[in-house]
This record gives sequence, structure tokens and C-alpha cells, in this order.
Amino acid sequence: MKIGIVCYPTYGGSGVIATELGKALADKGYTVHFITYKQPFRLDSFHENIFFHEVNFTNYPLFEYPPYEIALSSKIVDVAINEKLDLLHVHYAIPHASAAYLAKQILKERNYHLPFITTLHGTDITLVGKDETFVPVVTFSINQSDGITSVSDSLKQDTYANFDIKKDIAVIPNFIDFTRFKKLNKEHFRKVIAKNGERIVVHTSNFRKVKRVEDVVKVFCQIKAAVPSKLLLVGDGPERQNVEKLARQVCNEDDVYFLGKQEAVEELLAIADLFILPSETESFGLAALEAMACEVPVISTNTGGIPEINIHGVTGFMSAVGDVDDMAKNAIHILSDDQTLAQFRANAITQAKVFSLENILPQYESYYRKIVESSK
Ligand code: GMT
Repeated sequence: MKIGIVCYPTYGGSGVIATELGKALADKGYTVHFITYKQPFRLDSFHENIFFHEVNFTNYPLFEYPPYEIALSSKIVDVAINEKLDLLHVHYAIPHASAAYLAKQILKERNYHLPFITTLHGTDITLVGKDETFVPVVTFSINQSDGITSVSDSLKQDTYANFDIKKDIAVIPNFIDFTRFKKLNKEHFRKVIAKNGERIVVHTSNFRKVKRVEDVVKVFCQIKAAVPSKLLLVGDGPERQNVEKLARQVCNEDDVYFLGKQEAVEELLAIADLFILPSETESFGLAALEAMACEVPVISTNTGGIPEINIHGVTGFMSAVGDVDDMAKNAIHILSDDQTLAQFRANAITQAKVFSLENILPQYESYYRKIVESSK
């Protein structure tokens, strides 16, 4: 099968999942064509079954807002015809689902049938997509998709609640590649950060408001008062300055490391004792799953799809959004005792295995076959 994949190529869970899915499909013999404005950042080596088509356009001074969606639709038309695509899979509804719909209509005029699947990832539904500016187009383009998948059951329910969706949404959870995400031996690195055997707490995100990174700092302050610890903050984004300011005010600056964007997150997770994800909303929480795959327990909020991966009292704990005292109390419980920590670590990896690539990839493959067959 020849599959086109449209995604955001920059840092972000939807782009990661789209790219890892494409790579896994290529390994199984599918031909995969990525169509996006930049090479996806995890698409870093040559593969005989993977092709990348860059969506580029020259901007015209008249355009205050470059018409990316039109350029993307045109590129999809071009790739579909020239590469004889059987299926298009777009990740993140805005604007990929409407671009796919437009391409499909253009192709129809040329007697070329291209079914498309839209995978909903989170803020395309819960935050951005819900904005009145987008609702009619998002609703229409989701309904026009030949197949719709959602990364969690919670996101599926949110989609039905927020939009007038007439079709079935299949839940295919995100997955983890254990050949990459596993506990590596980086003890030398641990010794550099935690010279006196302190615990290491990690948070990774794109530092947007929805991630509530300031809560990570607040929780960490309480942890540190009870258990000697260091905090690694990985990633970058609009809230970073505020978080830095807060950390300077309330923490000793030697205890908090701002590491910025990092490619090899697994190397940092290798030395982590605890992961904190205090998000306002989180359709899935891929970052938490990556931590669990590296045997790191998770302190999170109980929002969105997080309860579908983090098991309260088993792989970590969940608290209400903003309840930093409860998060700190639970974190201290895990970190105060080696045996408790070891048990949570073991439980975390056991649960992460439910979401292994081997378990999830076949779900995408059979969904692809179903959609191609039923849309003939
Ligand atoms: O967070 C976003 O706005 C974008 C999106 C992304 O591209 O990373 O994140 C969402 O998709 C991820 C992959 O499916 C999920 O793991 C994240 O939970 C989800 N983010 C939110 O729901 C806030």
C-alpha cells in the first residue's frame, strides 16, 4: 500500500507519532510519502520506502497570511497522482483535514480516488479547534474524512461533545518504540547532575500555558524540602521566561536545570526518578508514556486521556488540575523510599508495554485496510 502522511514536522507529539508510524510502516514494506513544510525532525535517516515532499511556496507581498493550506492541497494532489497513493493519513485536524478534503475533491475531478483518514491528537479538538473561528470547517472536514481516529477514548468523547460529528471515531492509542525508549545506563550523567545522590525529577513539554509548567516548579519546591532533589526542565516555548522567573524566585538556581529542546529525551529519562505532567488538558500525554517506558513513575493531573495511561497508586499518582500540594505529597511518597520507588518503576514499564509499537501498529494496518476497502 502507498500511504501519504501529513503532519506537523516540528517538536510535538502528533508529529512524533506520525513520523514513527511512517517509519514503522516503511519497515513493514509499505511505501510512505511524508508531505509537509519541513523534514519531520524524527525522520533523520535514509529508508528505501520513505519519501519526503516539501510543501513550499513563494509568498507574495499581498499575503499577510501565507496560504499554506492551499499549497498543501496542491502538493497532495501532485504526490497522489505521481506516486499513485492508495491512502492519505493526516495528523491533527487543523488545517490538515480540510486540506485533505480539498485535495480529494480536486482528484475526483481527475478521476482519481484518494480516501483520507484524520487522526485527532488533542488541542485540534480541545483548545484551538473549539474556537468559533474554526468550528464549521473542523466539523465539516472531520465528517468528510473517510476514517477518523482519536488517540484516546477521552478525546473521542470530547470530539462528540464539542462538534456535531456524524461518523464513528476509532480509538487507536499512541504508542512507544521500545527499541528507543528504554532505561539506558547513563550513571556518569547522573553523577554530574546529582553529585550527592539527590533524586532527579524531570518535566518535558513545549512550555505552553496548557502544560502548567509553573506547577512543576511549585511541586518541586515542596519535594526538595523533604527529599534532596534536582529538577530537569526539558523543552522550550512561550512560557519559559515566566517559569525561569518563578524558579529564580522560589528555588535555589543550582537545583533547577533548563535544558531547552533536546533530541535524545530518552538519555535524560534514563537518569530520572520521577516525571511530572501537571497539564490543564492532555488528550493522551505521550511525554508521560515515554517516561514510563524508561521506568519512570509519573505524577500527573487526572485530566483528558491521562487516566488511560497513568494508573493512580500503581504507575504514579494523579491529582486535580492545580492541586500542587497533593502532587507534592504523592511525589514525596514515591521518592522517600528506595523500595517504593523500585515498585513504581517496575509498574510503570509494565503499563507502558500495553502501548508498544508491536501492539498498536496492527491496529493502524487493519484500520487502513478497512477504510481503503469500504471507500471503494
Ligand atoms: O499539544 C498540542 O497542542 C499538540 C499536540 C502535539 O502535536 O504534540 O499534542 C497532543 O497530541 C499528542 C500526541 O497525540 C498527545 O500526546 C498530547 O497529549 C496532545 N496535547 C494535548 O492534548 C495538550
